[in-house]
Amino acid sequence: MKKVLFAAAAALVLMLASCDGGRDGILKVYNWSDYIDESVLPEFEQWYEEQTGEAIKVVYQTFDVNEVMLSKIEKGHEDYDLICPSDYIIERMLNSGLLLPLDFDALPEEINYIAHNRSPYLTGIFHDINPNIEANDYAVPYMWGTTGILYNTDEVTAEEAGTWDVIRNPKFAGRILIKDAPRDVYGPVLIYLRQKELQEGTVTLQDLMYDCSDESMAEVEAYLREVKEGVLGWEADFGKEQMTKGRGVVSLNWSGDAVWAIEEAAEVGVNLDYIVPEEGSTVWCDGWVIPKYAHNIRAATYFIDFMCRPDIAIRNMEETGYIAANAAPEVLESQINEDLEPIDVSYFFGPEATSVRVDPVLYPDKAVIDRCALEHDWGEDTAKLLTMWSRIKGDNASSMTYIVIGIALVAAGIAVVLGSRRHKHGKGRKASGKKRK
Ligand code: N2P
Repeated sequence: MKKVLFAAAAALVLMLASCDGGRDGILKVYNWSDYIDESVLPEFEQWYEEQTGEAIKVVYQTFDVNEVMLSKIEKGHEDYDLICPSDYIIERMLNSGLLLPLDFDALPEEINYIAHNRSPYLTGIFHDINPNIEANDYAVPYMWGTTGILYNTDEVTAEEAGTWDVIRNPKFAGRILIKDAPRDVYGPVLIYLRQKELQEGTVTLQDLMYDCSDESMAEVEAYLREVKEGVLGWEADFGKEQMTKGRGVVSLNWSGDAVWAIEEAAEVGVNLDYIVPEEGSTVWCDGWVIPKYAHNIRAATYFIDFMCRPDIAIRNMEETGYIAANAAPEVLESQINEDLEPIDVSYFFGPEATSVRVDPVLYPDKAVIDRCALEHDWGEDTAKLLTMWSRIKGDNASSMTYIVIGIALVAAGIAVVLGSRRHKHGKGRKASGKKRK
């Protein structure tokens, strides 16, 4: 409900802006859902005015699937000032000239949080996005993590969850959730299927991140057809809740959703944990970029900077469960928990952080990072995967879709009959019941 009201308010602001003859005072931000503490948005508006003397109104919209967001920019030329794609989409946008270079020198030195808090690890990851164009000149890391298995420890052992084979394990049929993110599923499945070659050294994890050959695509599709037999849902964002309610016991998911789910589930006595399977996986990083159709570049630049302010980064982490791409000492300090075992996160926080008590789901140990790779753009070949993905999901959805449509039609019919009766009797009824956000 909150989201619907928020979207309506955003639409109203845009409408008023266009009546006003322009949108100079509007900053249009397009981010992943559940990926920010929304209370920081009005604070940004206030901060921006203090810094620049100019008023700004943030219009904040969300997406759940990288490719949907991309299509709005590529095909729709939507005028977002700021978006937050994943690494391989940033690569694609760079390759097709859709991004504007960032100018952080425009920020006063004392508030240049980007320059002061960037993690060298993520700067390196973005540097590797494209050998010809420096992605760090066009994108600033926001949140990052791994793709792995969130599992119910009362039903699934760590050994079972510690291999990608778990997503087609018949023991968990009907209770497996798969992220509706084709690249984030394809990558780990291919890594699983190429174990022998990886061990023999005839391919590398990096090679696999570029592999969209027909042969590999067919093997992954065959594998996913087995997975689909046991799938409870292909989910963009509802998987974490299904896990906290104990409906799902295995979920191919992102580390940040896992952290959120583990904490929520503990409150209601459901025991969850997260693991990056031993065969290897993908590491990902989403970053702020300014698309070439943007209007308000100055405010967009300040917004990115504000997101890099340590106290704001900590609040976003606490709200979402994801790890901010921010290596400031305050961020490390906020994450220390004396109940945890010490781990080596020096790759992220620097040489002092070889033995610190932070959550290993959030900050993977170096050994985990070493078996993960970054996805890369496939250009036009991406279409092959999207077609394969709809084939897989479409087949699976058909019978369920008919049931849902059937139920909806019956419910609509009943509502119409009841509605007309009430109308005849001159009675109204206030809607009741709590709606989920
Ligand atoms: C949060 C989305 C996280 C995106 N809802 C991971 N790439």
